[in-house]
Parts: sequence; C-alpha cells; structure tokens
Amino acid sequence: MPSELKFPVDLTQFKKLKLDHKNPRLSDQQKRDLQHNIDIFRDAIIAFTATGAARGVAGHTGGPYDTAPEVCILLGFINNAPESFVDSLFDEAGHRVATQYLLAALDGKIEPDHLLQYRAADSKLPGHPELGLTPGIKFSSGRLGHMWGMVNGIAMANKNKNVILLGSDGSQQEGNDAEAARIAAANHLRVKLFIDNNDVTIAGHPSEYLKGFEMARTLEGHGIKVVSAQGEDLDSLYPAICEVINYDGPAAVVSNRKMAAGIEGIEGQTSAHDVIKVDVARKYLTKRGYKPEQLAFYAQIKPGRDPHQYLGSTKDEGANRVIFGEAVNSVLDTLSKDETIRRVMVIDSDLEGSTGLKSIHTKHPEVFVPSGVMERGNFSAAAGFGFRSNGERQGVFSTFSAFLEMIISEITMARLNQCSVLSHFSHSGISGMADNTCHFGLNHFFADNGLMDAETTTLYFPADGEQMKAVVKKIFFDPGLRFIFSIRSPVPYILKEGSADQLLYGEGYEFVPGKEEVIRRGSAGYVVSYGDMVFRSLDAVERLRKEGLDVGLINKPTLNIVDEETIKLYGSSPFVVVVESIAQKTGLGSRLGSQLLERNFTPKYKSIGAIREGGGGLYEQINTQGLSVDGIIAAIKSVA
Ligand SMILES: Cc1ncc(C[n+]2csc(CCOP(=O)(O)OP(=O)(O)O)c2C)c(N)n1
Repeated sequence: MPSELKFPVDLTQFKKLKLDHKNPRLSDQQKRDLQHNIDIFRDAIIAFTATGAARGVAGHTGGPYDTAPEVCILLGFINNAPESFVDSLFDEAGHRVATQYLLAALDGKIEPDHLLQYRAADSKLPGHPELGLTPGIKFSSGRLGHMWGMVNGIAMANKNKNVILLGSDGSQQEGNDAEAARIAAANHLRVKLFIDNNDVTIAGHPSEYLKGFEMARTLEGHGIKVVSAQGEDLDSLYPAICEVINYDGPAAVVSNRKMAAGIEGIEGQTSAHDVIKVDVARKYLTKRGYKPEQLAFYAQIKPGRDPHQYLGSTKDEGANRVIFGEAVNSVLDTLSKDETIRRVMVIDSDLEGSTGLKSIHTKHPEVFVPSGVMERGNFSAAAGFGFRSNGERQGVFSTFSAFLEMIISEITMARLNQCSVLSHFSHSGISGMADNTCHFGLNHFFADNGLMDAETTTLYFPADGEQMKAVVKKIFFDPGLRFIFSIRSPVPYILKEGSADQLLYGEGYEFVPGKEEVIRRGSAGYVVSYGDMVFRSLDAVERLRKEGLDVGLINKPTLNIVDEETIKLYGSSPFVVVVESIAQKTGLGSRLGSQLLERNFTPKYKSIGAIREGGGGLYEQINTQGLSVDGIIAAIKSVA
C-alpha cells in the first residue's frame, strides 16, 4: 500500500551502536548516543501509533514507548556480538507491536512512511505481530502469557545463545509464566527477560488490584535470577541489563518505571496503555522540535465508516458488550444489597471497560472483584462462588471471546462440579477487530464441551441490544454454565417486519431459551443466523425478496439447542444457508447439517463464516471474510 503521508521522524539518524555486554560501564559518548537513539525510538513510536487514534482504529503507545531504553541497549549488544543472541526481541505483550514494526523499519523491511498506516485495513500492520504477514516480523504474539513457554523451547534449540524476551507486568500475571519460569530454572536456560514493571495494565494498577503480589520475589521463588532497576535511569538500567546477560542461566531485569514517563498528560495513567491522542502526541513531538508542517499529516487521516445502509434495522446502534453490564445491573437493582452480596460475585479479568463490567463496578461495587490477567483463575473463582448453588448463587465472569479457548478445561471441571457461572465473552467473531487474528473470537462451541447429557451448558448470542437485555433478564439465575456472546462493534436494532421504527425485541418481547425465531417467512429457502450476522443477513434477505426470491430468515439466539418446531420449517424448505461470524470450521454451520440429516431433512445446504486470517481494520474485516451483504447474497444464490 503506497503511502502519501510523510513520516516526520528521520530514522537515518538512529545510530547503529555497538555495545559490549561484558562491560557494565558506559562511556559519556556511549551514553549520549544511547540517549539519542532512545529519543528517536520514542519519537517514532509516538508519531505513528497516534495515527491509530486519528484513524479511529485504536492502538497501543505506552508499552512500546516504555521499553525503548531496553530495546536500544539490547540492539547495541546484538550488533556487537550477533553470535551470542537469537536475533529477535520476542515480546510476550503483543500489543506492543509498534516496537516490532519500528525494528522492521530500522532493518529496511518496512518503508518508514508506511508506519503511518498502523492498524489500517490491508496495511499488514495489524494490532499484534503476525509471523508471515508483515515483512521483518519475526514471531506472532498477542495472547498474554503464551510467549515465555515458547521462548524456553527456543533456548533449548539454541543452547549457546541468549534468548531475549520483553516482558510486562500484565503478562506476568498469567499462570503460564509461572510454569515457564520453573522450566527455565530447572533446565538452566539462557532466557533473559526484560520486564516493564510500569504498574499499569488496561483496567488499573496491579499494585492496587493484586495486593500481595510482588513480581521480583515471585520470579526469585521460581529460581530466576532477578535484578531490579530504575527503567528511566541509564546508570541503573544499563549495568542491570549487562548483569542479566552475563549470568549463566535464566535471569530477569525488572524495570521499575511510571508508564509513559515524560509524556505530559498521560504519564502513570492507565490511559497510557492505549493509543496516544493526537493532541498529546503533537504536543510531545513539538516539544521535541518537530515543526507544525511535519505534523500536519494527522489532519489528513480520517476514521473510516461502513458505508453500507442496512435494510430491516435501525440507524441507531447499541454496543451489546456494554449493554450486558447494564442488563446485569437491572437484575441486581431488584435485589437488596445483602442479597446481591450473598448471591452474586462479578470478577473482572482486567477488561472491565471493554466487556461491560465497568457499569457493574460503578453501580454495584459490593459484588465486584477487580482482578488481573488471569482468566483461568478468575473463571474458576466464579465457578466456585456458584458451586452447587443450583443457580441461587452466581459467579459472573467476562473476557474477550478469543480467550475462551484458554479455559476449556476449567469449564469441564466447573460442569462436573455443578457450578453456576454466567460468562460474558465480548469481541466475538471478527467485526471491528483491528487487533486482528490472535484476538478473533472464533470457537464458541468449544464451551459446550460436555457429553450429551450435560444439558446445563447454554450458548447465547443476542442479535441486538434489546435482545441482550431480554436474555440476561431471563437466564441470570438459571443453574449451570451459561455463555453470552457479543461483538466489539455496536450493532443496529432489528425492526419488526414492515416497520420503520418498532423494535422487534423492544417492549413486549420475552426471550425463550432454545427458541429459534422466525424473522421472515419464506418459501424459497432459509438463512439461519445469530448475533451480529442477523442484521447483515436481514439486509441480504430483504434485497433478495425485492428481487423476487422469497427467502426466509431465522434468528437462533441459543446456539446449541435445536428447536424441534422451527427446524421443521426451514428443514423442509428447499435450502438452508447458515451465516455466522465465528469460525466456519467449528461453528453452527459445522453441526446444523448433521442435525438436519438426523431428522431426515435434506435441503440444499451451505454455511459461511470466518475462514481466513484477518486483513486488519474495523468494519473491513467482515468483507475480508466474504461475509458482507454481497457475500451473503452470493451464498444464498449459490443454492437457490
Ligand atoms: C490472555 C490475554 N488476556 C487479556 C488480554 C487483553 N489485554 C491486552 S493488554 C492487557 C494488559 C496489559 O498489561 P501489560 O502487559 O502490563 O502492558 P502495558 O499496559 O504495560 O502496555 C490485557 C488484559 C490479552 N491480550 N491476552
């Protein structure tokens, strides 16, 4: 993708420093050169990540900004003694991908101007590093806690080399890291960690929500050598990094610093985890000597918007992931405070602002437990709260749909322990996911992993905000494991047939678990859909009906229960097309065909869902997967 925007930072000014890790003292000149490189590195990170804010695709600035000193020092070591290092700065916090893109640009693999397309659709600069997608990118990362384990194996395969892992105090909360630490220690691996201990994650400060946890002592307890340093003081940081590299075995520098140190307005704030606002970036870069004309490009970058006009739904949109929390509040509002405390426990996984739990935190702090990036521990705590309660007591758990895959075994054990848990998985499917492939929420049916007699697991995916409210109200105190899904983007409200303003799921609607809902009756065949694909399918169906093809539409808000009544209707029609935004491989489409055949229904059958790695951007992701209205129409026509 050629870029007309001009990158303001001159990367040719970045010096190819050689630093000897065996000498822990920097000369004055070396120190000046190092500081010069750190400044350029940070200018560059700020300059291009801020385009994520301008473009409305979000992003992450504080993390990659923070680790610049460690990165610049480590580059100097690798330049000086390449034979001593595996040539990659692995990062367990994949959202800090800006570091990797900048390294690729310094390596000549990415044009500097192209960095200004950070997180744009089709730019091949998505929100997390993807091996094989972006030139110069050396690994994939993004699910916190997965990387150290792999780095251990890389060290086993490269016995005489140091393997570098950039760490973070968010990633270190994951149980995987504890396992990896023990493996590294027991096998005396030359794994070297550089952990940004900035006391900021997404939803808060670990020192406040994880009282008692201390990273350095924890790592030492696993058998890792730890050197603590002041991350913003080269006289403290440099010798610490040398010591850790020179140590014969696994070792870590814990770099203590405020997040985004030196960026006025966001230093030490949780907002620094996210993308820097353009005005904050402009202020910083101006202070650093960049001219207004060099920064004028921000004004040329505009957020994109899905241009399609959808038939059958409102122009207004609601964010189901936020509405989930409000709907829980409506249930809690009907109980006394004592009763809420006795019956409900809502545990966060450092994502309360993203998954809708924030409003519960605000309105019902008595039931809310802020917690860290520890999905398995958090889910199990929710399960334990609802242990053998038959629904009378509920643990409420929430995270992104992508991380459902992390807790499959915990789900099994919760089921075998007769636990009642209401889980909300947001960021389902692919829509709006500039974070790209590692954050796609694809495998919802994995949650329904019990045997056929395990009836207490139900998967719900409401089509709009009104249906979300109705689902939560109906099933909140049901027994067993219940999973509610929502997507990242807001969705419009489904309208009653023939009406321009009456909401299908508004007043008078009552959700019936397991019921498949006929949105349009048709004689030609049926589309079966759910969640965010209902409004898209409805548009496709309306257009085809206008063309004279009498297609019907079913909304199946309970994904994993067959409605024997409704399946007769569409099963005996000429065709069935399943439309969903989760993985085609494991989604509804991979089962509904068998369910039809088992009942002797043999319509023509097709299913479409997510099929390929992401192309970046927001609404564009749907088109990348062939799931736009045109894609749905083409699928219907192929069987009609
Ligand atoms: C397994 C997993 N859970 C949740 C997330 C979502 N997430 C992305 S970054 C983050 C917090 C990160 O904190 P830290 O790693 O310390 O990064 P920093 O704030 O310093 O940039 C979370 C919860 C994720 N990527 N992976």
